[in-house]
Amino acid sequence: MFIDSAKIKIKSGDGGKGCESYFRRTDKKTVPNGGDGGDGGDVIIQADRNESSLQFYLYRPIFEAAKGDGGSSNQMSGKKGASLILKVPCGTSIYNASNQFLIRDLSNHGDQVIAAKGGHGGAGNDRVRLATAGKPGEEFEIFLDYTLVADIFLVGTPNSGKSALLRAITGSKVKSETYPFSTRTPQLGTYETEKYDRLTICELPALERG
Ligand SMILES: Nc1nc2c(ncn2[C@@H]2O[C@H](COP(=O)(O)OP(=O)(O)OP(=O)(O)O)[C@@H](O)[C@H]2O)c(=O)[nH]1
Ligand SMILES: [Mg+2]
Repeated sequence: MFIDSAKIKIKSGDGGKGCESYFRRTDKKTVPNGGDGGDGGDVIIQADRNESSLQFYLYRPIFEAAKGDGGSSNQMSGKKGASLILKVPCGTSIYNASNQFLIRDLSNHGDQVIAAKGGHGGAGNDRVRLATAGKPGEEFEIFLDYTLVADIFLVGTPNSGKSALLRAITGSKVKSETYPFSTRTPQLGTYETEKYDRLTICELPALERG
């Protein structure tokens, strides 16, 4: 199956709790020393030339970044939650699923967007009078839409040598087989011209009359 669209739920990490703690000095005075909570991780979406469809997003209901850890005593800050990087093929547009607004087009390898920002960690009572809770992460649905873009498409009858040609000129790992319809989903390869332009070449599944 060739999957070129997907609706998924994303959630950035909650911020960690600020710590409320006190330290009793030798002069018997009590001083606050609670550290800040760590920020929650972001959900980042990134275009990657090694991805060729949105298949990965088909069956998972939610993609979550890590929470920030809580702060602790001795002014120790909590660890920041790790960000979650979701890879999509180059040519993927990302929409907010509830209002259909475009969040970003990711065209080129490495393009990325922070789709959901992690919640800020709470403040420890070392800095504020009373420690605060972390801010929750954002949670919402997005729609991914992949438009396959190539400079050259190889279109032809079954078993006519499209995969063999793609392999020979781009080094793509596509399988060239003795039986027809061996290629079931679009396959991409990159060909570098003498002037160092990169051409994307795409083999489409075979066509037959009717
Ligand atoms: N003699 C000869 N055989 C070739 C050539 N190119 C491909 N073949 C053979 O033809 C058969 C089909 O090649 P593929 O590259 O898989 O053809 P395809 O058009 O990708 O086929 P499907 O994706 O299955 O529709 C394989 O057995 C290849 O080894 C060629 O230039 N000469
Ligand atoms: Mg083929």
